[in-house]
This record gives sequence, structure tokens and C-alpha cells, in this order.
Amino acid sequence: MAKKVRKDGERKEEKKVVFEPPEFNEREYLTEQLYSLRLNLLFVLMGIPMGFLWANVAAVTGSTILGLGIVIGVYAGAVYGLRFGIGIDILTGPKKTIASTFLMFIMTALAFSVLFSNPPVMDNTPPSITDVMVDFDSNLTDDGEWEILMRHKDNLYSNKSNRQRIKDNKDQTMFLHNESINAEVGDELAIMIRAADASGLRGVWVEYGYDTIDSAKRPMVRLTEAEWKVMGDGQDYALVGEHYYQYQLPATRSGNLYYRIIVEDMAGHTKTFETEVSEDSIYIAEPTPET
Ligand SMILES: [Ca+2]
Repeated sequence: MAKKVRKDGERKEEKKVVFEPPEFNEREYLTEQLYSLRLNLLFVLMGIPMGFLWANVAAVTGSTILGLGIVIGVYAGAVYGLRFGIGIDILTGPKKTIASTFLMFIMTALAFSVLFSNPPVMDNTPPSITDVMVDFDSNLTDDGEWEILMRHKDNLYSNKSNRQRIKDNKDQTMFLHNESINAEVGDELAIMIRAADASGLRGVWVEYGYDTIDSAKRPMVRLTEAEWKVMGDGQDYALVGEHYYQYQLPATRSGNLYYRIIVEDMAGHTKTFETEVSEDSIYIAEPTPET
């Protein structure tokens, strides 16, 4: 397409602007700059405690938007206070500073709310449990060799028969590692979990019992990498920040052993894993008779 041909020079003439250099008042300029700088700085400093408030409002109410609303409200209050308190009117003063002070205030509050919402300052998230397993040391061999008895479905080896088992038993979270093997009276059992928290764990406990879970909190101990190599079938010891914890107990009688695991972080948040259906409990059979 051809370019539009410019019409006669008339319009061009109209657009000509006579340049008149404004009288530059250096003193006034600097005063304005300083005024604006001071105001922005004031709002940055005010934004820091607002970030703390925002983080707390979000933590208590679970609403980030409510925190934002309060912060905007405080800004409006501060503008009002400056105007009627000490006669500084941000809306009409030299070099409207409304946009810059508002942005400075909100951005500072936002940045500090993120900082204050996360460890090590504040911890709003419960710990994670990403694996549960039961190992056993068979009384038949009694060779100190541990084998995996049961495992959480999320960490069960993915093969056709396991996928089918998970599909067929939707209520179940724990599955026998090998369907033809059960624990027996006299076996040594180890309940293990992989847990983590960004602010660190205060403790990991297990409560258990035959048929019903008692409420005695027994501390689980963190496995070393060497111990995990023996217990865990040669898999990786830890993902980022995660560790395995275990509790060993002898299978003293036959029946269904239920357990509940409680993980608590430094902020007091807890996460639990509990065996509820009988299939998730550790079934302990009568010992195999000697032949
Ligand atoms: Ca936490």
C-alpha cells in the first residue's frame, strides 16, 4: 500500500510550538525533589510494619485480600492524617506524590509480608509426610535383614499388579509389599515415615495398639543414611530436606496392629497419618510352626 501523501504544509505550520525555556529555579526544584523523596521514604518505612500486619492478618484469617484491604485502608488513613495533622496534602501538593507513595507503600508492605510469612520468621504450613512404610525382620531367618512389609500406595512400586490392587481397594492407603507375605509373632517390626518441614521438626511420634490405638506418644528416631540403606531397599535416603524416622517394636501377639503417626513442626503445626481400615493395619499372624 502506498503511503498517505502528506497534505499541504498548513497543518504542519499549526503544530509548530514556540519553545520558551521555563525559568529554572534550582532551589525550588531541589526542594520539591527532597519533599518527594522524604514522603516516599516515610511510606517505605511505614510499609515495613504493615508487611508484618499483613502477614499476621493472612495467617490468622487465611485471607491475603483482607490483609491487602487493611494495608490500603492504612494508606488512606495516613494520607488523611498527613493532610489534617501536619498540613501535607499529597493529593494537591507539589509534584503529586500520590502514585509514587502508594506504590512504595504497597510494594514494601507486600515484600515484607512475604518475608514475614515464611520461615524462619513465621511458619504457616503444616509438616509433610511423603512416605509411610513398615519393615520387618523375620523371626524365621533372624539375620538382621530387614524387608519391606507394607508401603503407602503413593510409594508402592508401580507395576501392573500394584496398580490393579490400588484400583480395587480405594479405601486402603497401605499395601503389602508382597501379597504372599505376612508378619508373624516374634518378628521385629519397624514403622517408618519420611517427613519434613521448612522450619524444622519439633518431634515425630507414634501411637499404636492392637485393635485400638492407645494414646502413649512414643518418639520416633531419625534414621541415618547408613541405617536407611539397610531398611529401605537401597533407595535414596532423602529428598530435599526430608528424612526418615522410625520406631521399632516386636510383634508380641497375633492380631491387627493399628498406629497413628504425629509430626509436629517448630510452629506447633501437626500432620498425622493414621491407619483406619483393617487392611491398613499391620496384620500379625501366628508363628509358622517349626518343621
Ligand atoms: Ca511448617
